Amino acid sequence: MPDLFIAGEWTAALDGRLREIRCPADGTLVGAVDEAGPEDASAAIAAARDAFDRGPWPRTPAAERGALLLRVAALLERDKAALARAESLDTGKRLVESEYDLDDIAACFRYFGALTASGGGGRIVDTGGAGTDSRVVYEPVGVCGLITPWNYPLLQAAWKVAPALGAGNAFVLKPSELTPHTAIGLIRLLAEAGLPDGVANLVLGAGPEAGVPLASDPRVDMVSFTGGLVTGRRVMAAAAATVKKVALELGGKNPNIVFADADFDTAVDYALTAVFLHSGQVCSAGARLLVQDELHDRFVDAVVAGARRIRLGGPFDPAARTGPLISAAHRDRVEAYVAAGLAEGAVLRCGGTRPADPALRDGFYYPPTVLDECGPGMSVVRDESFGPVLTVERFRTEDEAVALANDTVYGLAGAVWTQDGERAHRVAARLRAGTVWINDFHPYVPQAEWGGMKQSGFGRELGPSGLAEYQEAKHIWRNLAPRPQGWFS
Ligand code: TXE
Repeated sequence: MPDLFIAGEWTAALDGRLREIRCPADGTLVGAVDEAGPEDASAAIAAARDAFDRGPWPRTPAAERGALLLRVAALLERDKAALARAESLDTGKRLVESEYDLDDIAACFRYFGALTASGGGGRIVDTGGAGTDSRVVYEPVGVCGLITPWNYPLLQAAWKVAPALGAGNAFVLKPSELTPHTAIGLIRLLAEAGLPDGVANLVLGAGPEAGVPLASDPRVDMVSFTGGLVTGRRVMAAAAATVKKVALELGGKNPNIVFADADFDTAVDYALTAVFLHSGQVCSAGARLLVQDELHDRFVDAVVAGARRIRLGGPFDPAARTGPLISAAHRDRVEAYVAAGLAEGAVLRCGGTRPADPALRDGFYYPPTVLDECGPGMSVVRDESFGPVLTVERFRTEDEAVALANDTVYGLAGAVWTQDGERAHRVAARLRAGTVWINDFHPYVPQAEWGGMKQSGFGRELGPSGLAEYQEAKHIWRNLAPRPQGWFS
């Protein structure tokens, strides 16, 4: 069956190109999928435009739209095993992690299903006079271009698709060219749940060919992008020509601040998951460890010991605790990044070279790596590696910790570890980040907004703002007793 979904039909790429998808864990062929070019993207945009302008979906009662999202949540639960397996084959991540992702994906659809179904239907405005009826209603934005990355492929698609549909939009989804299979699975479930033709469209392919049209085409009203900072800037620039609504989630360089009074064992344990979960390919990874001077040596020794114990392996290796990087090119980038850090004076405490284990030879593995004695000017501290690399910096005072934490162009997430509740709140308040954890790392819920400050992007996913992102507020004013005003008489 062909893999592009346009106007309710599964269709092949116009020029017949295919792309092979190989598992990053061992290079096995997962499948070959249709590779869209600009003409395919244009056809998908036309289908979405038609469905939005003429189709029933934007005018379907919110309760019915919400009910459809709830049906999709149930179908995701039904197909959890197959989708989790597909996600692991595309990304190389452990099966159990893909299964957690699937639970979160179903929860996301359930949340937006309930939020949509209970939608307020607008707001009456008190104009102070009896002669007017003034209302604000929330309408869908229109045709949305949804561009997603490869680290959490289906989760990131769900964070966009569920609210976009809940709000009544039509969309074209372009997942990462490296990880297309679960997006295909999701689109099948949307059709099975009864979504009208043309509302959901899928193009697979590379950014410059299949992604650029979603940012630049005048028929697209909004582009929501999750990916790297450099690509995000390009998307925003391409969207500027047609003044599209833009939402960007561009990753982070997230500080994990540990004060000397933190619960030692718990903070060490979480410092490891903060950065090495999914081999660091997480936008909110706690890649910058800021540790109070008096705790530094003991804490870093324990983190290094923990990092050395992390076992690498493929998705179905029950002993593995984390998997490969997504591609050879990405591993090259991470290696170059570590080399730059060492040249700048960082001290390598563990990792730093490809694993010698022959069992890992065919995958893009890179070991958990700790770079100690880093400073705020170093490129390893400034740039996102998106790999399993932890940089360590020391601080003495609370002010110094906050200054170091905020000394980044990013502002996605951060954490503070201390048993002093007042200090925890003071630091949380001063961190310039969209999410702050106190004595924890990584948890999120669909009810709470997710997104960045500064160059981590703008706009929010999840939470009520995640739905509002896909809505336009319209003010409708009705004069109940129109009479000539006489302004010019
Ligand atoms: O992502 P890209 P890449 C960061 C991370 C990583 C770096 C590069 O630091 O090392 O980005 O990763 C599509 N117009 N993050 O190159 O290019 C592309 O096809 C429109 C952070 O793999 O950002 C894919 O669908 N679209 C991050 C999507 O953009 C374009 C997750 C993301 O790819 C395009 C991933 C273009 N010109 C990487 N060029 C996060 N925020 O979680 C590419 N794309």
